[in-house]
Amino acid sequence: MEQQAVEQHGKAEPAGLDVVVTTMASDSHTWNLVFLQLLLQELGHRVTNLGACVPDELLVAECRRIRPDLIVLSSVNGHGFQDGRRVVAALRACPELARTPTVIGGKLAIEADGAPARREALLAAGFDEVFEEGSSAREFGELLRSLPAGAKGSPALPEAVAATGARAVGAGPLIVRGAGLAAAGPDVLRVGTGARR
Ligand code: B12
Repeated sequence: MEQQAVEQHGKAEPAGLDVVVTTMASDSHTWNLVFLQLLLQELGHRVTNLGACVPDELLVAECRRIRPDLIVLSSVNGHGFQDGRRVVAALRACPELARTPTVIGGKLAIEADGAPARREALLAAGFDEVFEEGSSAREFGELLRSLPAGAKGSPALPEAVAATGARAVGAGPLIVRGAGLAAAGPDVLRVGTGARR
């Protein structure tokens, strides 16, 4: 794993991001959260995983307490579109979280159709990026690497994404190119293949 370090006040500090991974109040699925936690940790980031069925108030309170570099919301039960808009409004209402990079992904609705419109609505509601399975999930790895550790919300994610030249919209599986997994090849992980029971 790539171990970058920054010198700060004479001490070496890890360069990874502080990331909150969570689902929302209605969603009891957990393996999506475990997957995201392991992926982020493998890429050198520090993860606080809030778990399943997190009430809005608790989610917001933990984000205010932790002041993460990135908030990752995941939902697969089909209610993510509704839950996500409600939760991101609550996060953005907190001055200290108003510019914290915040993304959502997973199976966000019952129907696969309508992903582009959902994406636009979620962006308008306050998300910086949307990784809906099978429709717009690409470049998560580049996006992670584009965020400066310790910035706590500045610059906003769209500016950071633009700086990488990453394509934010596109069909197909999410392809994560992890710097820490570079030895395994350029495209080392494929997630969100759209498999449903
Ligand atoms: C296991 C499972 C359960 C278990 C969960 C156990 C647990 N501890 O998690 C149990 C039995 C409890 C369960 C319950 C329910 N489930 Co369920 N469940 C599944 C199942 C079979 C697998 C989910 C799983 O663990 N996948 C493995 C993880 C690693 O993958 P994942 O969740 O797909 O996440 C991936 C991507 O979505 C992506 N991703 C996810 N989030 C994010 C975020 C970002 C930022 C990024 C980049 C990527 C990303 O990355 C992950 C890795 O590839 C799926 C069907 C399926 N094949 O997916 C249904 C499924 C998710 N369940 C479903 C439903 C409807 C339910 C229930 C509502 C059923 C019911 N009527 O009670 C309840 C949920 C109740 C609730 N309050 O949420 C539906 C959701 C419908 C939809 N979205 O269209 C599914 C798709 C089944 C189906 N085809 O209908 N479920």
